[in-house]
Amino acid sequence: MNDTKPFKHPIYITRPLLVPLKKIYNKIEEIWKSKWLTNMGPQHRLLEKGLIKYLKIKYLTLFCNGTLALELAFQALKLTGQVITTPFTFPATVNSLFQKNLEPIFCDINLNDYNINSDLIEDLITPQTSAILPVHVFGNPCDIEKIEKIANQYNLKIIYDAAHCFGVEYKGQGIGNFGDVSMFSFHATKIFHTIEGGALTFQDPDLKMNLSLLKNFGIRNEEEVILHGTNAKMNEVQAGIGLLNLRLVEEEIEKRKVLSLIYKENLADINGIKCMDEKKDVKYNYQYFPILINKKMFKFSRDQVYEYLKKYNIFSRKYFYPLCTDYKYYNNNNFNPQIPNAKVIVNQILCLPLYGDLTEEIIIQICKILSHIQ
Ligand code: T4K
Repeated sequence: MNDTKPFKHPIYITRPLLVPLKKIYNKIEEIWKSKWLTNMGPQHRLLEKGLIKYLKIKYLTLFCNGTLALELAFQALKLTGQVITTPFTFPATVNSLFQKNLEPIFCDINLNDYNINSDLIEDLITPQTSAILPVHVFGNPCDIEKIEKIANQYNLKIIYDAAHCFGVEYKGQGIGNFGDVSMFSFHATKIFHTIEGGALTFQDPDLKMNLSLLKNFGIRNEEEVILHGTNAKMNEVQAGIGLLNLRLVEEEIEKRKVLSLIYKENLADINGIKCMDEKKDVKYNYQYFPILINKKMFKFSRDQVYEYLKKYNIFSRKYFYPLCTDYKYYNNNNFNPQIPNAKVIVNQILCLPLYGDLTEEIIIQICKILSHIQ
């Protein structure tokens, strides 16, 4: 019997990390005094430096959001034709391909980590393929070694969508060290944010100049425009807030780690609910807390659980439903990719609320509500 009352205030999937306002005022004052508000000023330079250190990577360039960063990565790497990617992702991954006139070729995913199934990539390669665009879904690293091997063999570029991966490490290395380029999102809903923002990390130092030009209209100097660029710069207020948030991010990850463990302990005995497995060799950031709901075993479907939680003022999210292959604007496309695992996962996945300001009591309460669903 469930005697639990709904929460008084809504419990969302996430809440942004908020620096005390006093610090924001001081930062704005500093920016105002400098009279430099955008176009790669001092805050921008400091944040790039701070992030290179924190993310343990070689090179990084900031952008006004992750989506434009991704588009410009494709442009900088001169991708053409087809790009192999996953259907289980946020619309930005695939929409950014369309923006650059690239054709997504959808590869099925793994049932255990929801990432692209690297064993299926090779069969999708054609003479038109120029790159692989895997997503480290929910901050869980893809099969990095296998993907790299395939890319080397077929001379393909790898662009990782690492939007969920701030601070994730694989085998002791920052996750941004893999592939040709990785994209991080600094949106307000991410562990580290600049309200809106993003970054590309990369291994080739020559890309730095190219990307800096592309995000600033392709302007080399007052007399020369040398690339077909756009405006995708991060401004000084965004970068300043990023610098403040960077000091809080480690503590936020620690809090989320503790809360994730409480979820796991309290959900462990519920038949039909499965938490995401953690891999060895990975330092996680606990960006999301996804569960799979197996209707046959749990007796209730993912959608029923989603609606039921709402009655208790809990707003879980069905990330990433629907699959990219099912978007309405694809209706005229006559492709039919073989993606059986993605079709299973997309109907079972549910992300539960997770952020540092939640308490142990709230998490236990959410689990109790789940276990007494009726
Ligand atoms: N690739 C992947 C794999 C991604 O997941 C994303 C973004 C991207 C690329 C693109 O990166 P960006 O261009 O965004 O940098 C949110 C985010 O807007 C989006 O950045 C993120 N992925 C995605 C997974 O989540 P929505 O549509 O779910 O956002 P929204 O507005 O419904 O917010 C979710 C909840 O967060 C709200 O219910 C309450 C809370 N919230 C949200 C905002 C904006 C707050 O408490 N305060 C806020 O200011 O997309």
